[in-house]
Amino acid sequence: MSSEGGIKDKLIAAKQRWAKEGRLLTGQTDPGHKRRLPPGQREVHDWPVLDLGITPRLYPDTWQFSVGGAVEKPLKWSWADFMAQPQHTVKCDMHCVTSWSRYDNDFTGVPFLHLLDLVRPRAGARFAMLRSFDDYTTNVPLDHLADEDVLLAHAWQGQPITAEHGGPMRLILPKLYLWKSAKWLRHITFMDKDAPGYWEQRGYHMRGDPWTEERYG
Ligand SMILES: Nc1nc2c(c(=O)[nH]1)N[C@H]1C(S)=C(S)[C@@H](COP(=O)(O)O)O[C@H]1N2
Ligand SMILES: [Mo]
Repeated sequence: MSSEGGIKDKLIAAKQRWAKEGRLLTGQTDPGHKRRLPPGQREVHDWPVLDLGITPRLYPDTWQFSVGGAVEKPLKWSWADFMAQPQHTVKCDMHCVTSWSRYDNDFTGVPFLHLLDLVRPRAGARFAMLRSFDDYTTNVPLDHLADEDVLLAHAWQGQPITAEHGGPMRLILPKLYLWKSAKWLRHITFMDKDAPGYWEQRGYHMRGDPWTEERYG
């Protein structure tokens, strides 16, 4: 694996400041998802790139993905193992906490529900920590991962996801803010107790529901 670019210190500092200031909060929540656009968001037609400034370059012959922690059957997949799993395409909207939303994205990949069938989380497991090849981490409640529209995605609009957008494989979890959708996903640890990931340690919400403005924790 190699990387390019440098850590985006200024962007990271700005986002941490926004969390402290409660930037973009409207006070107008929409818990029933009555409107397609969550409060404080605006629709964009491009697809911005947001990350810490490191783009891991990953190759199919060395790529590995693994799952462990509070599960009955930990697993390790090569690229061929991953691509041999059942595939599914989901049309979804993406909502980034910096305020952009992008509608009607077709992602293809392995349904998270299928992964759950294979690893069988133990009775006490309620959260997962996602860990990526750029050392990014984010925590997600299991309830939100166990949804039909959650994918281990490798394609967008029928084409392989580019490296800058998290290819060859990233999580897609449409119902939470996009910082929960880890790019370049490497490992998932199932956990009984919640623990904060990268942005959650810097003021962002432990769950991150866009319709109830769970931007900051
Ligand atoms: N591995 C990793 N995943 C990540 C990030 C990151 O820095 N590293 N940034 C998150 C944030 S803050 C957002 S908004 C989305 C952006 O995805 P995109 O660049 O494809 O739009 O990825 C999320 N997943
Ligand atoms: Mo983000």
